[in-house]
Amino acid sequence: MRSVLITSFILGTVLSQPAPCPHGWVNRGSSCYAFITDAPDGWTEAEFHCNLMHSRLVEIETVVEDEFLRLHLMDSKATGSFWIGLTDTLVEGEMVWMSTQKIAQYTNWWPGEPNNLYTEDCATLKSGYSFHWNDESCSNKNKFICEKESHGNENVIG
Ligand SMILES: [Ca+2]
Ligand SMILES: [Ca+2]
Repeated sequence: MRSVLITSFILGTVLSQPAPCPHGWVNRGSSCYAFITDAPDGWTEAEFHCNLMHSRLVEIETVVEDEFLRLHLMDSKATGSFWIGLTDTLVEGEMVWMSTQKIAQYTNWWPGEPNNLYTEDCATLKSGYSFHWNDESCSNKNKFICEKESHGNENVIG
């Protein structure tokens, strides 16, 4: 009887914890990610779309985060390109993360990229490149990945 009560108490405590991420978002560490595939849009519009969901285009600071996203895209058999929050619109050749305007330290460009081939100032994870990074024309209509802090980590940028 006592063990049943204790089990109920523990279960009740676990169940009452809010989920780390909203429905439809994927959790990793202190971040939640949404893979938006049903509304391809330009880079600026994609960033705005993320902002409406209290998030931003994903910013990839570590190899672990990069691998997580790439594996998720592979596992879900994703196709096309996905915008990330990286751009060299202001200074050609200086790829900065949107939220900090800091030059990306960790990068994972496909060999030969970024090549600015057609005035390409916005970065994607591209399926044809096994979701390594590419620069593309910002007006391309692409899928995108939004990121926000998970519940309980609202003040942590992960
Ligand atoms: Ca460029
Ligand atoms: Ca390119």
